[in-house]
Amino acid sequence: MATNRTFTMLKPDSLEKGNTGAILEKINAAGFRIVAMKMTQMSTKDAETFYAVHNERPFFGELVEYMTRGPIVAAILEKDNAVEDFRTLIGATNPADAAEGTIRKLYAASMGENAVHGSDSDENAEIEGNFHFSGREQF
Ligand code: 3AN
Repeated sequence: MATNRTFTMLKPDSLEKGNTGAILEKINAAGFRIVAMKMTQMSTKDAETFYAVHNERPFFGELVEYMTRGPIVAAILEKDNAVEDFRTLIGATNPADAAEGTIRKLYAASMGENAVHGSDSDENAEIEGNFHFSGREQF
């Protein structure tokens, strides 16, 4: 059954460039309600676990290094049709292919450093949200 929640991370490059506030503003303006949020830094083990589906891919080492190099902002977002609408808001994985006005078009540098994460299914949204937040941190 579809849920109305998705999970996002503002990745280290977004925080390094000072884009946190601007990205959160886009998320708010698009009608998402923040139901959990924190600034945190992933350990190598955290990133390897979170991205386990990619562990055979050639970019896996680079991805883990990138995601652990500095703090991130993790959040759970609520809206009707949250997963799909958030993927539309962030744009394609490769910012060169991302539509005008999307978060990745505005703030991502490359496929490897693409500013934000958005869950790709309701099932993964729940797994990923629970990876970062306990039940009493989700409102
Ligand atoms: P998305 O984040 O759009 O769901 P995924 O799940 O295919 O994309 O990839 C997860 C993350 O892995 C991406 N956000 C990006 O940081 C990294 N990544 C994906 N494909 C590549 C690639 N070809 N080269 C480098 N990094 C990549």
